[in-house]
Amino acid sequence: MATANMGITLSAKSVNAGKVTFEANNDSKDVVHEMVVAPLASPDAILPFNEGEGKVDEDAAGHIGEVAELEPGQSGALTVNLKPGTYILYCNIPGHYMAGMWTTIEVK
Ligand SMILES: [Cu+2]
Repeated sequence: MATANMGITLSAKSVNAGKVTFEANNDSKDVVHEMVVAPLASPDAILPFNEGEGKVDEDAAGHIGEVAELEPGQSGALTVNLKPGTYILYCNIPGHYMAGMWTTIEVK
């Protein structure tokens, strides 16, 4: 997986249920990003958002795990156990989710 400025690119759009490892790489030259994993009720669901903070309400969204704040060029990994369903990967640095820094993945 790679993160570009205000976008997340996945190497696969679906994975098998069970142990899943996400390798996150911040491709940005000058912006800190992170990658948070949360379940989605449906592929087009919108996450609960805290307008004041400009961030997703992680507790309300259902926080599964994250690769916390990556400096530009830095990489990190997260291994989680996922059941079948739709999940969202998003960046919760203020403003980034609303700028489109998220993508979804299907777990089969
Ligand atoms: Cu970001």
